[in-house]
Amino acid sequence: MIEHRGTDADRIDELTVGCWPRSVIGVTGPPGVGKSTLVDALVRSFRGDVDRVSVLAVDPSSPTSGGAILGDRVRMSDHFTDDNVFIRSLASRGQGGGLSSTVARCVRLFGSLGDPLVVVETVGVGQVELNIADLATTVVLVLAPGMGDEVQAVKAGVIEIADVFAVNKADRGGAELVEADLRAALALRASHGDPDDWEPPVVAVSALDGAGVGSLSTALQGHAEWLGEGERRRQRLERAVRAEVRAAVMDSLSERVDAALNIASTQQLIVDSLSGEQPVSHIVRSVLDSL
Ligand SMILES: Nc1nc2c(ncn2[C@@H]2O[C@H](COP(=O)(O)OP(=O)(O)OP(=O)(O)O)[C@@H](O)[C@H]2O)c(=O)[nH]1
Ligand SMILES: [Mg+2]
Repeated sequence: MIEHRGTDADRIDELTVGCWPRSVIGVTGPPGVGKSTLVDALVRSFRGDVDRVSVLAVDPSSPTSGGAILGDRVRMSDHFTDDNVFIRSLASRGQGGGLSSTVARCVRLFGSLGDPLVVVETVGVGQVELNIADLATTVVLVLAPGMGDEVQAVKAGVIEIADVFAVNKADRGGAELVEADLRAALALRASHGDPDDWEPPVVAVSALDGAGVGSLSTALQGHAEWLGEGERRRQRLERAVRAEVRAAVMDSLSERVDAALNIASTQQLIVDSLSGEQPVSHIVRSVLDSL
């Protein structure tokens, strides 16, 4: 019901209005860096402190029935015996998007059920993932040695939204290099920033053998404490609502643009454009005017 737009979704929006879990931890990063393995290890560590943890594994690149769902289930299977860990996979529903809205709705639904802690795993570093990361109160960017990820992350602007950096697979060589690169990039950022800003810690971990998971958990807790209950947290939640509204508006606009492209008059303009009678900019204006 959560995944279908329309009246059911609207009903959930009404029922969950103003509901947020105390912490929403967004775990993002390039494919294969070990996000799911790390989430698994973190959840085990969180369960010492909280009664219940919900996990949403989001894969924007895979269709609903794709393999990622099974993959995540298999990797996170440790917790299937733990009734207080709820794991749900969400994949993109082919065309049309709507994923960010669905994730936001799920997060608020968990909040309305009284869940203190929700972990959202998203793969990749594109726009959809950035939207999803915006829904989190704490964003963890996971990198791993040997992938050239740090450069990619800096380029994609993800470094700007991360509150904590985890350099996973520290059991392998090369983690120190990734750490050093990150620290250099962060020092550069800090030199331009406000001294009141949060300084994102860089934590080396090995999700596989558990080394550093405690430190990562402490770093996440530190960020939650820095956010507190006041103005900083309020700004975060405002950012989350803005991201949710933006994603929903974009989805709906995108549908309307597709519809406008298919009406007969637009089709005619497209044909005319091919024979040199209509500049594309005129078609763009006509589509915009029809929205
Ligand atoms: N050596 C080592 N391997 C790891 C570590 N963490 C994860 N892996 C391995 O890396 C591979 C990918 O792990 P996943 O947890 O599926 O990575 P992911 O980032 O969730 O992958 P996607 O969701 O597909 O993007 C698996 O083979 C893991 O066993 C680690 O700390 N050290
Ligand atoms: Mg994964």
